[in-house]
Amino acid sequence: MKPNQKVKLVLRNKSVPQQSMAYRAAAELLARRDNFLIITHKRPDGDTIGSAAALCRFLRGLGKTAFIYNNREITPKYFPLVAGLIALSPDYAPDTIITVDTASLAMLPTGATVYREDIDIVIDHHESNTRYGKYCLIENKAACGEIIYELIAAFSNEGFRLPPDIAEAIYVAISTDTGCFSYSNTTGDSLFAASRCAASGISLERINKILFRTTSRARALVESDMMRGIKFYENGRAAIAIISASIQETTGATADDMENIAAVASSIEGVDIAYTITEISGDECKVSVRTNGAVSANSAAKLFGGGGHRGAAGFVRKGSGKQVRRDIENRLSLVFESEIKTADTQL
Ligand SMILES: [Mn+2]
Repeated sequence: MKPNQKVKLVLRNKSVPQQSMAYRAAAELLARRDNFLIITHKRPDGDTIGSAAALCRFLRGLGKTAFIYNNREITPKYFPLVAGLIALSPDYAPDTIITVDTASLAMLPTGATVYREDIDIVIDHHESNTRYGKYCLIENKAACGEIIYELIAAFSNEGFRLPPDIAEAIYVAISTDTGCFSYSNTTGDSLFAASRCAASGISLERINKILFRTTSRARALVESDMMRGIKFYENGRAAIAIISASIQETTGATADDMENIAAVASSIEGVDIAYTITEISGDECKVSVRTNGAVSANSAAKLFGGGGHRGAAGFVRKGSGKQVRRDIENRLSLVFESEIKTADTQL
């Protein structure tokens, strides 16, 4: 054997155990317990739902009784993942309560707050997690689904194969929280877990089509109306788009349809700052500000009494969409003034 190879092996042995011990301890705890209720968070996303589904199916595979809390906010898009897993009987008395992807008790869904004192196991990847459970498995990962994968791996022999239904749930969890592996949180661990899901034989093409390459008809119509009226300023560095009350009404667009629509204008080449004005009631607008590095969305929103982060911020303003657009136009030059740029670089 070459000496280099030996050194590599030693290093690997030293770096792995600490993390895998946390998973092994959690796995042993799960093995001892039974009658699980798994709770997803308020306004549930693909990560919390996929994590819950994968964990519930895995526990059932171990011969345990496990259900997912009936979170009524689960949307039709994700419902198939949890079909047959939801605790529908009011008589179900769980012994072990688990939350997944839920950073704090404030994120418990309506109705689940009765369990707030009784959370046994918290499984999460949010740095801000308040550790409100008796046992917490909190790891720095891109998605909670990665932790579920590691947990399952801790139970299994090397070279194990994930059952397809569990693989699909984990893939949904990780791919949605990483923007289909495109956000900065994506790591080798994310891709490794996803590759193990793919190896189970699930159709990535089918899942990705549903999650990332399908637009509802209402959304498509809202977007096209918005883009027809979009205006550019400052040599194309600024854009203002309006989503009128009438297009929302005629298309019947839901909150699901409107999800992250502020990202549309800001993805146009050359645009450093995009304002998306949504008419919400007769005489009021919600404005989302998105920026790409050069300017601060937070500073821009502050000019109108709002705020947020450097890349995303917002404010609410009285007036019709066109009136609010005029107000923004009048103060647009301030956004590009150097004092605002530098004052906010420290944020
Ligand atoms: Mn998450």
